[in-house]
Amino acid sequence: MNLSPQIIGELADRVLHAQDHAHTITKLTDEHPSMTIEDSYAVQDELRRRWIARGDRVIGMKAGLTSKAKMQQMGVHVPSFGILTNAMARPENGAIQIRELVHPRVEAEIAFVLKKPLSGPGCSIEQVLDATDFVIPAVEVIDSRYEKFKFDLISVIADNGSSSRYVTGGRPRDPRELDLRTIGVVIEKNGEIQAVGASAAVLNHPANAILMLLEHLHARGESLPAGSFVMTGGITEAIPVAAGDSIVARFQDMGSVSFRFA
Ligand code: 0L1
Ligand code: MG
Repeated sequence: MNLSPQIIGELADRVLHAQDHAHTITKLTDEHPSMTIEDSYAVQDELRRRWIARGDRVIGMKAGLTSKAKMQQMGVHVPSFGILTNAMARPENGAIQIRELVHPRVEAEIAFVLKKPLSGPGCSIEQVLDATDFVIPAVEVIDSRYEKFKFDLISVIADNGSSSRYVTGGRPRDPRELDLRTIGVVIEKNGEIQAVGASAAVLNHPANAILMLLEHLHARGESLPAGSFVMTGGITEAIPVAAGDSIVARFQDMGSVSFRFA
């Protein structure tokens, strides 16, 4: 780590204020060019401490930038990981308030809910499937706190991978009853198709995102407890949204997730 605990804490305060009050900040690396990926995950640790201190509950993790479409869209080459809390969840068929966000985009993801703990490294896809209670369709609303959604990997990790809201829906399914590599996904905005993809776009199999997450956690002395909710990353590029837009993400054999922005 290159930054002191005091600076890490100050950066967490800055990011948290931007997240809570929906305003942009300049890239953290502009002010701290020596900042490392380790420093960014230390900022995430401080965000988690602040969320827990105010009563939010950590319910799982997200893997981001796990498809070529997302990596190309954002100009980065490796996945990022972030923390999910109950405060980010929104109900299906509800309205997400656009005034609470800066410049949101939506992406369709397959989420896993674990019934057994998982720790890496060296886990296999089979072990992930064995530990999974069910998989469920999800839409993540990402909202970078960096101007014009422009950032580098170090800065975006410190912004908790642009996480802001997520909605689950459709039908929870036993992962053994599906071929999780070939789930077709269509995202519609106001009834018009915006993006089409298949789940293999996520590292050939969305469970591979969990294997990478487990390696990341292991390197930090952490693991996934039973009950964890894990989002594996957008299957297509992310779609910008505005007030009044209604979103439907259709997942083959898993149902759909619908909500709108008000
Ligand atoms: O969930 C994601 O793929 C987001 C990762 C961070 C990059 C972005 O804001 O698109
Ligand atoms: Mg995502």
